[in-house]
This record gives sequence, C-alpha cells and structure tokens, in this order.
Amino acid sequence: MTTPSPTSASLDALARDILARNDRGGYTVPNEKVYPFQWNWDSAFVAMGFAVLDIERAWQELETLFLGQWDDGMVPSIVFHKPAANYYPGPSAWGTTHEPPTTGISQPPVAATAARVVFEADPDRARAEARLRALLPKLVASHRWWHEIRDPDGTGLVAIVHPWETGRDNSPEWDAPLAAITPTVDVAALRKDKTHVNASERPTDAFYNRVMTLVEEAKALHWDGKAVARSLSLRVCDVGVQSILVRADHDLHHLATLLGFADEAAALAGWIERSTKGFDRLRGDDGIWRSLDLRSGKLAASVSSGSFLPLYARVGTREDADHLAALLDRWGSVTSYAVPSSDPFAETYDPHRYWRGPVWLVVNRMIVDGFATAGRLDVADRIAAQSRELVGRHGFCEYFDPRTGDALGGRDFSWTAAMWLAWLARPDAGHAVTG
Ligand code: 9WN
Repeated sequence: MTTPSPTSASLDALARDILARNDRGGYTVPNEKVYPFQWNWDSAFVAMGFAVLDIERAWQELETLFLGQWDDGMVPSIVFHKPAANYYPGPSAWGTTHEPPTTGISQPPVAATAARVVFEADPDRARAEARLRALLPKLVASHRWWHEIRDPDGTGLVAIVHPWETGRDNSPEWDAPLAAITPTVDVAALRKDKTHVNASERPTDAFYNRVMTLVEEAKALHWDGKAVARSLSLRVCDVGVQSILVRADHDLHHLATLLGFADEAAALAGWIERSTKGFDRLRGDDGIWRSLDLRSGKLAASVSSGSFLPLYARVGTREDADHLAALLDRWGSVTSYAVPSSDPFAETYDPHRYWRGPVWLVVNRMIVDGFATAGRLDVADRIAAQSRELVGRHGFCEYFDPRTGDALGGRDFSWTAAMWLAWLARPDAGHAVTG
C-alpha cells in the first residue's frame, strides 16, 4: 500500500503550525532544537511567510530583528533575545556589548526585500506607511554599513569576513580562504549541533576551529567595524551576499522613492550603480560569476548556487541566463532536484553535508526570481515544480539531498515552511519575489 501524498491544504496547515510552534512572540526561531534564537536572513524569509497569514506579525518579525542593530548600522546574524543552552557559539562566545546580546557579524541582507513584500501585502495603507517609515532609516543604515564599512575603498564589491556571514556557511568557496588561517582554538568539544543533527550533515571540526579563530581575532579588535573589515584573516566578496544586497538595494530604492526619502534614494542609486559594475570582477573565464578572495585576488575554484544569484540582483543579460540554464542542465544530469548548493561535478561536492551539495529552498526562491525575470520562465517553473515536490514528499526540513530528495538537517524548519506559504503553495503568485 502506498502512502497518499499530502494535499496542498494539509501542507498549508503543517506550514502554519510550524511557524506557530517556532514563534517566540515577535520573532521566530529557525528550528527549536538546532537554532533557538532569531537569525537575520531566516527572519526576513519568515516575514514573507507571515505576510500571507498575519501582516501585523510579519511587520513584527522585521522590527524585532532590528532591535539587534548596532550603532554603525550592522544587523547581526543572530539576536539572542532569551538565553538557550542548546546552541554554540552562544552570546558569551562572541564578547559583544549590544543589548539584546548579538553576534558580531552579519548575514545576507534580505530584510529590505522582505519589507517590500510585507508593505505590498498590507491591505491597510496607513499602517503600512507608518511601519515602513519607521523601519526605512534602519534599513538604509544597514545598507550603508555594507557599502561603506564593508567596502571601505569604494570598489563596488562588499566583503564578508566570516563564512557565517554568507549564510552558506561551509560552501567549498571558502575552503581556500579558510585554509590560509591557522586555528588558535579547539572548540570541537563545545559544539552542540552534532547532538541534534547527524554529524555527516554538518560542518567539520576543522571548519569550526577556523571560524572561531576569526571570532577571536575580531574580539581582539573590540569588534570595531572598520578594523574588522580591514584586518581579519578572511576577506571575501561572496557572490551570494553581493547579489542579495544589490537586489535589496533595488527594493529599498523603490520604497524610499515611494515614501519621499529623496536623500536615501539618491544614496541607494549610487550604491546600485557602483556595485552593479563590481560584478564584472566576479566573472570567471567561462563567463560564470564566482566569489572572489579579496586577500589573494583569486576567484573561487568552485561554482555554487550563489553563482546563479546575480540574475536575482538584476545583473546580466538573457545570454547570461541561457548560459546559467545550460550549467543547471549539466548539473541536472547527475541530480534530480535543483539547485544543488555546490557543483555536483566538483571533488568537493557532498550531497549530504550542509552547503556542499544539498538543496535549500530559500536559495531556490531567489534563483527562480532571477531566471524568470531574465526571461527563462521554463527554468523557473522547473525549479519551482521540483521544490514543490521536495516539500510534498519529504516535508519541511532544513535542506534536501539533491539526488534523492531525502530530508536533511533540522526538521520543522521555519524558512522552509515560509517558502511554502509565500511561494510554493501559491503558483499564481508570480515568479518574482517583489515587483
Ligand atoms: C550559523 C539558521 C542558520 C542559517 C544559515 C545556516 C545555519 C548557523 C549554524 O543556520 O547557520 O549562523 O549554526 O550552522 O547555514 O544559513 O541562517 O537557520
């Protein structure tokens, strides 16, 4: 006897239930066991999910995230609103001074794009304008932080100084930059993640020792933004963060113009122009965009799901989209589900280990937007159909095996549920995340 596949309505109900269970009152934890705090880009995607359920709650998700914003504009990767013992590195490992406690690094800036989604979904125009008016200066400050503190020489390429800032933590793109670091700490025994998730699906101890070495370096600089940007042992332009930022610049520019924030709109227009040109330096000889090690000057040896994101940033032409579609077809000859987080033909590929192979639906959401906008609706539809099938067959897990679709990582995951509600359950909602 075969198990009947769940209906769209029952998946909707499950997704709503996951968000309700992971709601901590004003913010949502990505997963109650593995990640018990508020994460930056998770919350932005979750706000898109709430936008179809409860607009008030969607605004709150973003507002609560910005309670963690630093004076220099940075929005941290994690806000530790309440203590929880089951995560390492928790507040004490970071040595930062903000209240509520936070990490000292950021994450892909999806928040402005999410704010546009929530704003456009809000049926109460007066409320929407009031909420956005309050949030907009904070969003602009966070973009200024990326474009100025993280690009101190105005090159048009923003730097990440820690792999966790990319959100694609252990992607093979960071292998070479990380290999240049001599670990000064051994944190293997402090890790909690391996008690919740199979160790073969998580980053290695060697990775953790190096990334925590970077945290120690930043602590010694008292987390001074400019000093951190210039002198940490890792400095990379992640094609993913660069793309997500430029896309969010476009969304924020649209919102600033709409609400009459003229100076902010002008600043955003300047950043968009400069950063769009920056993408030229990220192209490999084969025309595919890659991350760039800003210390060694070398492009990443491997191609990742991040390489598709310039289309989401509205960078590139139809020809670029065709070229990337052909690459995806090649990857599809050895996988069943798009988009593997890393090149399945590379030696570094691992279909189970986190960002070295598995499929993540939030990244698929952005890649679909990019292909559709560049005119490749066929590719966008195919990725969306495969994403729908992943959830229907394997549930709302953190990430999926690109060959079998098997559920990996944490279960009952907030952003996977949000992507169902905001995107996959609504095939009529269009392909683009925003306008
Ligand atoms: C470190 C919460 C986060 C995501 C990241 C994902 C993972 C954390 C970890 O979980 O990172 O920030 O401990 O592994 O890589 O993208 O935001 O879901």
